[in-house]
Parts: sequence; structure tokens; C-alpha cells
Amino acid sequence: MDPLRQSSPGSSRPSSPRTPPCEMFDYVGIEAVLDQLKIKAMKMGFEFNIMVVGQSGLGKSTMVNTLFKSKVWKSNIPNLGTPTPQTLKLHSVTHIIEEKGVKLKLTVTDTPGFGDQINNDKCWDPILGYINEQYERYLQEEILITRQRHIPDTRVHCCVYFVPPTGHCLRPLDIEFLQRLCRAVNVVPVIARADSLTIEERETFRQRIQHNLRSHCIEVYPQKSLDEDTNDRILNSKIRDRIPFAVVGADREHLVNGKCVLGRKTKWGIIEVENMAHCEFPLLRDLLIRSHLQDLKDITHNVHYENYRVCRLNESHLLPQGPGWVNLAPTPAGRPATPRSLKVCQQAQDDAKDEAY
Ligand SMILES: Nc1nc2c(ncn2[C@@H]2O[C@H](COP(=O)(O)OP(=O)(O)OP(=O)(O)O)[C@@H](O)[C@H]2O)c(=O)[nH]1
Ligand SMILES: [Mg+2]
Repeated sequence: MDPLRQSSPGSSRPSSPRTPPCEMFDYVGIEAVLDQLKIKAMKMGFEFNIMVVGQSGLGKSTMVNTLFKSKVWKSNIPNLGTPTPQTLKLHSVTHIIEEKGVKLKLTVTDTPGFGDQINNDKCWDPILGYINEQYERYLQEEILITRQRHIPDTRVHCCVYFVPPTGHCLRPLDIEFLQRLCRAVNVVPVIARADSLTIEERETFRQRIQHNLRSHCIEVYPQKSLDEDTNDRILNSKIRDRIPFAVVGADREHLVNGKCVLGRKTKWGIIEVENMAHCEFPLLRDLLIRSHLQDLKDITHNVHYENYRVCRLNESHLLPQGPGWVNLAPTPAGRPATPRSLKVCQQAQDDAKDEAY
């Protein structure tokens, strides 16, 4: 047997507990790759970026605080004691969260609410501009000849979209916004300020929104077309049935039955944000962190960033030049590449075809 494959006591290489010594000749040790990956991932840590988007006053900034103060991400943000001020510009909050030796650098980007203007035309531009700016930043690092071993990842992995609790259906503005957003990023819609709806109203509203999304071909996360196998399909269709989650945000803690809980105090009681009987915030938090964090990152890299990258390469007429040709001039910051660059991309492909003839 290859002595290098033998596990010595105290070495980090596992000697499969299921394999008796006499059968070690057959043991290749492939499963140890999992341990190697785990050790590496723990050393590197994880970066995860979330963005909150929606009309003004729907509780986006409150939700940022709720996320950081909830059980999973509990951080030591002081209790502000003052009402959340209106958000006037896009800004990010980053915290490093460590649990059982696993480090997570979590960044939540808060955005100013839209929809206050008489003319809400192009109110999505600053948001899409930011998303594309992060792709561009990554691309510019990636194409350097001498590049960093680890490219800092500021790309938005998930965008939580706040739907106003009208109880009717999606408004035309939400539909237009969502159509654009879904092409650029993973979007998880939520029913904001859900405490203003009864349980039955939430359910009917959820079904109408799902119907609106289907009829306008808006594919929110987890995208049906990206399910990889039956297990994915089973798990994700359960999530798709519950989306948009009806959430309530709060950044204050209250004493309920001797326990400190995050919630909103009203005259008739406390709405606990982490209590599934009160709202679905726990479903949102679990989707983002516990069950789908890596999948959100993978789809961002393999689908959304890839689309952006291909469009930019096409835009620069790079593809006909052959592999290895790199001539990507940086775009001006904030330039919305989607859906404009999709058109440009189409145009570039048409031009390339024309040239070929
Ligand atoms: N009833 C209820 N009120 C909420 C909820 N979340 C936030 N609020 C309140 O709504 C008000 C606005 O909350 P913000 O978090 O500032 O809303 P925003 O979406 O960030 O607003 P802009 O910064 O203007 O875009 C505050 O008074 C919050 O306390 C909720 O789930 N239910
Ligand atoms: Mg705000």
C-alpha cells in the first residue's frame, strides 16, 4: 500500500472508520476530499451580500437591523432607541459572524425607497447600476494578468424585494422593477409589514402575487429552470409555494414570558418576528443562511455574473478575436448593463454575423 495514503495517528487525513484494516488495500481515500474542502472553506471564510429593495417606508432599514439582531446573526449592534431614519442613499453594513469556527462576512446593502416621485420612470437605474458596478469590479479584477489569489466579492448574491401589503396584486411599477431585477440578480420577494394583513389576506395576496409573477414571466429565486435534480425540485418547490414570505421587521427586544424576543409592541400585544405563528421572517432567514447561501452564491457566479461577463465581452467585440484576447475597457461606474447591454449584446452578435457574411 502506498505509505502516503496511510493515516498516521494524529494526522488530519481520516482513516475511514467504516473500513476495517484488512480491507485498506481497496481504500483510495476519495472521501477525504470533503475534509480538505471543509478545512479550506473554514480557513477562507464566506462572503455573502444581500440587498434590500422596495418602495419607501416598507421597513427595509428595519429589516436590515432585524437580520443582524435575529438569533442566527445576533450581533452587538446597540439598541438605537430612536426611530429608523429615512434612507437617502445606498449604503452597506458589514459584520463578521463566527460560529463553530466558520467565519461569515455578511454585508447587507440598504437602498433608498423608490416610488415617491410623480414620475417613477427609471427608478430602478440606481439599483441596477449598483448591481452591475459590482459585477464590473469583479470582472476588472478577474481579467488582470497578475490577479489577486482571492478576488474580493462584493457582488449582490440576493436581493430581497419588498412588496407593499396592499392585499390586491402586484402594481405595474413592481412588475416592471421585478422584470429588470430578476435578469440581473437572485430576487426573493417578501410581503412587507405583513402585520397589517390577516392570515387569510396574506394567503390570498401571496397566491395573487405568485399568479402575477407567472403571468409576467418573472422568475424569482429559487428559479425552476435552475433546479439541478429531483431533490432540488422537491425542496425548492416547497419554497416556491411559500414565496413571497410575509415578514415583519423589528429592531427592539421585549420581554415575553421571561424571554427576550425581537418584536413590535402594540396596544394589543407583541408581534414576535421570530415566531412562525406571527410571521414568516424565520423562513426568509433560514433560506438566506441555513439552506441556500451557497446556492445563491453559485447562481450569482455561474448565471448572473456569467451573463454580464459574456455581454461585456461581446460588447468589446472580443469573441471574434479568439481566446486569450483581453481588451476590456472599464465601463463608467454605475452604467446599467442590463437590460441595455443585453440589447448591445444582441446588437454585437448581429454585427458579428454580418461581418461573417
Ligand atoms: N407595522 C409595521 N411597521 C414596520 C415594519 N417594519 C418597519 N416598520 C416601521 O415602518 C417605518 C419605516 O421603516 P423603515 O425601515 O425606515 O422603512 P424603509 O423601507 O427603510 O424606508 P425608506 O428608507 O424611506 O425607503 C418605521 O416606523 C418602522 O418602525 C413592519 O413589519 N410592520
Ligand atoms: Mg430605509
